[in-house]
Amino acid sequence: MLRVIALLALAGGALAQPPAPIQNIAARKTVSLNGPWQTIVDPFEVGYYDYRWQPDVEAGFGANRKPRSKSELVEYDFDRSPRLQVPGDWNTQRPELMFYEGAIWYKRDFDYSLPPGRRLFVHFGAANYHAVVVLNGKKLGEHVGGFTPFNFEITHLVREKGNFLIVLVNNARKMEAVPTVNTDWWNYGGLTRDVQLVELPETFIEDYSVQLEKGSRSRIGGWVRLNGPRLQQNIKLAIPEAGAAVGVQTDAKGYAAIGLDAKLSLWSPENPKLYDVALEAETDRVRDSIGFRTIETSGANILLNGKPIFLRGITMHAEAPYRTGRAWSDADASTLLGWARELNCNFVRLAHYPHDERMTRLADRMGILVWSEIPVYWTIRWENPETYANAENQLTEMIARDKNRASVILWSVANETPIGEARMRFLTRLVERARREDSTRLITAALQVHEAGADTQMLDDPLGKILDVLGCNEYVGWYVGLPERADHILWKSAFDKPLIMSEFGGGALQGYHGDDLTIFTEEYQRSVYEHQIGMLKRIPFLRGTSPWILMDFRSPRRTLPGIQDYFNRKGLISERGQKKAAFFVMQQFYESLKTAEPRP
Ligand code: GCB
Repeated sequence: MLRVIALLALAGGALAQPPAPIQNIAARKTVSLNGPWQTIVDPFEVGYYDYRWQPDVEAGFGANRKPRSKSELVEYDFDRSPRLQVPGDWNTQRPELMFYEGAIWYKRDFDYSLPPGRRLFVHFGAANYHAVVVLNGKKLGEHVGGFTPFNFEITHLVREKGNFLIVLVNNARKMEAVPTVNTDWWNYGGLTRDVQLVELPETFIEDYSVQLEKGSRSRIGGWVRLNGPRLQQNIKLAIPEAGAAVGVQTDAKGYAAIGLDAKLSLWSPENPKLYDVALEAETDRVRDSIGFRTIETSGANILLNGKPIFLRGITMHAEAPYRTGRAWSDADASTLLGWARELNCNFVRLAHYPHDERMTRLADRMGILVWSEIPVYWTIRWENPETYANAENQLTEMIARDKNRASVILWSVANETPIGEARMRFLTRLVERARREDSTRLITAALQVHEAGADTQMLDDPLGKILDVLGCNEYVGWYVGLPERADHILWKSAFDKPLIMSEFGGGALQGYHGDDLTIFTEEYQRSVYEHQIGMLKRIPFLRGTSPWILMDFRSPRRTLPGIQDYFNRKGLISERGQKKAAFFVMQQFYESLKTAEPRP
């Protein structure tokens, strides 16, 4: 039975997920484990399965064995194996790993002197896709899903000297996984975000939610949860600058609801005001920078702090500018969001999975609104309960991490998923779950339209019924007709709801020039944008746009030599940071919208 569970977990399910991640790691006492780790590339997973294909990570490479005599056979040695940088995808660190999908072992040694009465955790920002974590030969647990944080407690295993932390990361694609085998981005594998040790008191503030209550501009609501032996405590939440404070008492489970009134300067793109929020328990304290704003819809309007807003957006992958590979650093975040700002954006769609926490933290500080999504992309196994559990786990981990970020206004549950009953059941459950986790934000998904008559695009995907905001991806002028086709198209919607054109665009190789009808030239791409803008202006219920995409990104689907070379070329900026002609068309359009809100 145990083995069945282990195998189910490996198949991409969420059965073996670790405990809740700790909120706001940046504000804690941490020691970074970033840097070079010893690695073993293990395409046949010999360090995990024995020759009868029985999994045993502790008997395998997790043991970090060394020969005890000159005759003993040990067929691996971490300490003589090459290194990879953490954080970082493995694909862009060594040419022979560029197309590698499979298992790689990571090992890092550390010393740690843990004072009595303190607890220690190892925290991973993300590992793509499946991680098995072992400390000093003992398995800590597993995590499935490539873009959300997880942690394990190591208080009772850690020793003062000579700890060895081993992580098996496997990015093999699987039909039943989330995402499934078929995507349009590079499946960058590895320990792609920060790894840290986090030291905490015996009973600590594990998680908290502090946001304005839905519909109110002065009532703060939320909760706090403790972890440890002293679960019943007095807790004080204070926002000194707003002169607001409240005391609560946690229950036997360590939980307390929070409610207080405050006179607040509301967060918005024009006023990205963050308050210093202090949570103080008897045994722990933590501080955060939190903005307060409301987000609602009314008919086709999106209301930020009660006022209609048009979302001048851009989509982006977590692709590192200039060097390519998975983005993870502060510099990556500020380049990407800086370009969005230069484009006159007040909004970004972070596609197609949760990006590094640096992005939403920086968006909070810059005043950029965020759409955040999970990789329920194209053709998921809608009927498979493990696939559902996995998607739901990624959703709740995304919300758990970013629920206190004012910048995040939209949770998206899916991208371009084909209409059908099983998909509807799957996504309805996900939407309901998202609302239970977070009643303050809007729920969306990127849908597709169909043609209803020669020049009419109809938005009537039944999923629209249960969303707050409709997202729509369309490629008129690229996959659908020539650019001027857009001039004749009318848009209709079956719903009285706001629409964000969550994708449109076309490809161009930066520096490749020709006439407006020569595919892949900057001129063709510019023409797609010019005609699109004309069309978008005629959609009465349009409340936002996020064209595809800010920067060229690696994709195994894009093989055309000399043009694509395994890059999706729909960026407004090349992967080397050079702007294409269409960038300036969009920049000017958004400049003109700045004074013309809420709609073009
Ligand atoms: C889409 C997808 C996006 C692709 C894009 C394209 O509709 O949502 O992931 O990369 O089209 O370039 O075709």
